Amino acid sequence: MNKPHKHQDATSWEPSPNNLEPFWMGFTPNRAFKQRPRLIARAKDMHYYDMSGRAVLDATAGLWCSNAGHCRAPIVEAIQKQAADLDFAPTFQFGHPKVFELASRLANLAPGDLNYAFFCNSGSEAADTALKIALAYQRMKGQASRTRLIGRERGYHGVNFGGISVGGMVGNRKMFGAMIAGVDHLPHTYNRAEQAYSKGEPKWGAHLADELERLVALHDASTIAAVIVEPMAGSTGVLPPPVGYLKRLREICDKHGILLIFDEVITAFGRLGYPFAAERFGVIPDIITFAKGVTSGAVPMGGVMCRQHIYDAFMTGPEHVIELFHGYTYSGHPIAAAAGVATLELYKNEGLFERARSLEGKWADAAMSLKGNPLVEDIRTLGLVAAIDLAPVQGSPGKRGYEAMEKAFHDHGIMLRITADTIALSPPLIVKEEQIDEIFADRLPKVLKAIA
Ligand code: PXG
Ligand code: PLP
Repeated sequence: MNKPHKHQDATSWEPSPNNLEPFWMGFTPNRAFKQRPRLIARAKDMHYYDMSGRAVLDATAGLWCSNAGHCRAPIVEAIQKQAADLDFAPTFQFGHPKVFELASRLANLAPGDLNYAFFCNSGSEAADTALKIALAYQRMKGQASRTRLIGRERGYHGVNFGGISVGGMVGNRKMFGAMIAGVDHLPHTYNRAEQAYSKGEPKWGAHLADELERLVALHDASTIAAVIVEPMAGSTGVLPPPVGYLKRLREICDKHGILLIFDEVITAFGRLGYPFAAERFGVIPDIITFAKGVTSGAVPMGGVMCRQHIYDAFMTGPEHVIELFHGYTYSGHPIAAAAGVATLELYKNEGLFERARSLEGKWADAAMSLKGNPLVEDIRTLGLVAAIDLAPVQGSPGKRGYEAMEKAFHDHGIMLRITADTIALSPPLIVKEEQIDEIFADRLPKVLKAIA
């Protein structure tokens, strides 16, 4: 029946052979991966290197996170120094200088009066933190009946219970029961017939924000705490917001006293050419979540930026009493904070946000050059992001996308990200113009030919 206990044998403490089996990989078909693994040994700038030393062009900034490119010296050195100087210090009741430095820089960088940073360790934690702050805020303001949270179909807000409840990707939700109660969803904003091959924000779709009025009419504003959306939906396959959509959402939220949360885990730190997408779109939400690019992926970190009125609502009551019963052991971890400060400094010194903005036109044109390929059904671009919808294999959704990703890595030296049959591209912001051509004029046409 049971296997003998693994640790009965003293030799099991010896270094074990490198077995792929025990690591249960997330968001991965484990059996297929372990039969033909894609192992990465090291990285530098725009490239990964596999175990044999073969270079693989990183067209995805890892997982939308390595915006400064890989293993950049100033970030590596800051991490090394911090690890030697201060490995850990609590940020409950104590603090350390780097986390205050990072919060100050983020407050400077964020638009409007998004003046406060609360730290956590991932985008999923950031999403749940933002939802909790929104609920607590309404209560602090004497509006305890505002408990409902509104997300959006096809939204992605990480994998914790709050995030999957407001999220809108069926695969991430259907296995996990009732999730949290009192949630509703706006419709997603994609319509191929109206929007196909749009560069940047599609012209059609602003009216979909008015669906929030319908939800207010259904539930009453007095029950709604907050609306959370990605300014550009990323994980679901890249859906840029329709022109005017986000402004309209802001207006409706203001009209009804509903907080607006932008989940900027992907869109912040230059991905759309600005520190935050809120600035690009000229809409200031009440709360912004961030993660990924804040350390260029080098150390896990996430957080939320809050506007002055949010923070102020909590700064009441006796001064020795904790204002918000929330936080993580590793909130503002010294090594993550040091990596964050070094990363923001690097973005600034190299002008990487401006660089992304200046490459956007070239990037979009290069992506659209794949229009007309018989496998391609739509292409969307925004900032340094592109999505290519492939025609699914009849009866096997996701198969074409998987083959594209696998062949791209093994045979064509390029890392792609896939969501079902959509290829998503989001290179480090240091990408060179020649590398944009390499991606769209050389590697991708070869990959598409190989899977046709
Ligand atoms: N919110 C948004 C908008 C995200 O894009 C998260 C929250 C969660 O972050 P963490 O750090 O907990 O993973 C994300 C993460 C994909 C893909 O395939 C996208 C993400 C993560 C993994 C895969 O596009 N985004
Ligand atoms: N870009 C980044 C990444 C930053 O961190 C900052 C400031 O913290 C800025 C731009 C703004 O720089 P400055 O204050 O020198 O205008």
